[in-house]
Amino acid sequence: MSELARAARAVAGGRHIAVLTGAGVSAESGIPTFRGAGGLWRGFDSASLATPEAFAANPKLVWEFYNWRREIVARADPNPAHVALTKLAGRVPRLSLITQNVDRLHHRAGSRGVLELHGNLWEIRCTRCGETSDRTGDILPPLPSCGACGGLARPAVVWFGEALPDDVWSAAQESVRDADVLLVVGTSAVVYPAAALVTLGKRAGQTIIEVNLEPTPVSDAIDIGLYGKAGELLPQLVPSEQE
Ligand code: BJW
Repeated sequence: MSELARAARAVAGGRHIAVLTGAGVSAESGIPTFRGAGGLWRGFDSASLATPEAFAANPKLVWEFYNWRREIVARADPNPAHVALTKLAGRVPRLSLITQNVDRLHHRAGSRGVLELHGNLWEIRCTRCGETSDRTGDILPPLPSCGACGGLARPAVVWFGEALPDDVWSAAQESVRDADVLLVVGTSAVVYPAAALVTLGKRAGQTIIEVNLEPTPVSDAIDIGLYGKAGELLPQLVPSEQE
């Protein structure tokens, strides 16, 4: 039996499918991945701008980077990988969708209850009073300020060295512990604690399926590896409506 057929069988027979997605799931929507060829912006490595230190040193530069990304995401549409995960949720008893992505394309594809480990690009949070506001689709000024207290606002994302939102992280761990199949899609699995969900799934004995262009540091821990584009592979894992 092919790896794809084994994966499709595991998914169709799953009681609870947990899915962990990364930037690769949005690559076919034209959104640059973090560590891929498009991961450079004006010569800066994206990861070097995703830190509280970079923001403290040059908030205007960091906001330019995030405003550029907000524009790309605003123009992008969900691709067949996002759509397949939405369909899959309707065809299995339970599906938990955990994403590292900040683009909200899963939401726009119709997925519900998405656990956003690293926040999202659309909300901004005041560095002074902590007020969060939803600025979906808005064109922001070069240095956005808080509507409540006038303090400097920052993107409501999780940067290196910052804690993931407690409630979201707990829910993600709980979902992975409870699931019997873990689908790991389009992530380089180098960023922690998100990547530790794969180890957690391994310890809990789930069938782990990786979908990526190439093997990753967690590939040794997985049961089934599907190497190719998520937008081509994921639709083939969705059981037909009669199943
Ligand atoms: C395709 C495809 C196609 C392409 N189809 N596939 C343990 C060990 C070592 C270090 C640490 C550790 N624990 C913590 C750390 C430190 C750090 C960390 O992980 N560092 C490592 C990088 C070394 N982690 C943290 O700092 C985290 N915080 C933390 O641990 O806090 C502790 C704490 C506790 C209490 C109080 C205070 C602190 C926070 C991590 C936050 C990460 N944030 C970012 C930025 C978000 C905002 C933004 O987007 O700007 O999140 S970094 C960036 O990486 C972003 C992503 O979500 C994340 C993961 O990237 P992802 O999604 O995997 O993308 P890529 O580009 O890396 O990979 C794309 C993949 O897709 C590739 O594999 C391609 O092959 C594939 N692909 N096209 C299928 N069509």
